[in-house]
Amino acid sequence: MALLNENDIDAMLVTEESNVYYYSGFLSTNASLLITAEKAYLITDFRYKEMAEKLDNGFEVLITGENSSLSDVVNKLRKKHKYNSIGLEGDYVTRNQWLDYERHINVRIKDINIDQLREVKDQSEVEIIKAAIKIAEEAFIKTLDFLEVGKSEKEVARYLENEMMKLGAESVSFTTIVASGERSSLPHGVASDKLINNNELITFDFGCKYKNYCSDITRTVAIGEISPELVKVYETVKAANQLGLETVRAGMSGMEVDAIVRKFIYDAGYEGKFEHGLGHSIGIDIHENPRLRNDMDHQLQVGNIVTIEPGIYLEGIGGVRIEDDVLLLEDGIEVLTSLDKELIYVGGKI
Ligand SMILES: [Mn+2]
Repeated sequence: MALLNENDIDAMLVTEESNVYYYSGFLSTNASLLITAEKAYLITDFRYKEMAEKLDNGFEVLITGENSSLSDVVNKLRKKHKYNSIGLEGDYVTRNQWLDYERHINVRIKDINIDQLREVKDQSEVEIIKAAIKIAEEAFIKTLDFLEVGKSEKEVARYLENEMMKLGAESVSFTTIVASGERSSLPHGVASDKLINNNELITFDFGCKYKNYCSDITRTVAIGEISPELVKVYETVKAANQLGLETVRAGMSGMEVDAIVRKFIYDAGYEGKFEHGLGHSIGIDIHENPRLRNDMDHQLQVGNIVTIEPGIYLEGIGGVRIEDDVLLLEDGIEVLTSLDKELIYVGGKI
């Protein structure tokens, strides 16, 4: 309701799934919140009626049906609450939906963004994300025992995902990346049918959703013996990750942290080989603001949970990325991930 004043509107219609969940605690593929100065409504359809009514979250539940679309409901409520302006989330509403609202809701429509409150995590969110990280880490440790030459990337990825589910995850937070050998130079090399060979690097980028919050971790391991060139790449990325952890603090901008780590990697001889952002926030969504990249000039805040994930990618040779999740505190950081970062030789160094 405070956001109404801030945005100079009489009402707002929240439709983005993660925002609906954040503001109401109701998770559904079809639910909206209509917030007026007097009252808050949760609008969903028949499939979610029973669940919504049981939630008891202070929202009055309204059900859409064949003869009452969302815009019909919003119009009806207008007669009651007499709003003359309504905020819509322009980053998420499709063009056709926006046009439909314009046609059917006869009030001033304003483009709003209400994601900012999600940037600072409260204690319960921090605990849930820690649990999501712990599940992913335990599953990864088991996967290292499963990993061997001759298995496919997909087979290894499915094993990792299944271990996360067995440990209580609801789903993966994104498609698991297992990129081995030359494929490890693909920053987002989703697991393929390629078989794991000896003398390769393998990058795992993985995470799970637990109680609707995401974890996000990357580790690169070696199988067999890898070239001195790749060992140097690994050690450079590991040092860059450490520099990121020593640098990132509340009060800095994401841009500043990104620039410091980027310079370190470029100065080590890898200019142009690290062309994605240093990190991003995690929460209900896997990629949230604030981001650590060259266009993010606003200050990081206490309570942000951000990733630090430098990488180096050499086309045709291989790549390395190491990613930790970090909570920003008043007086420093808490590194939430705890997996080892020494170069691990799976099955022992040959
Ligand atoms: Mn990430």
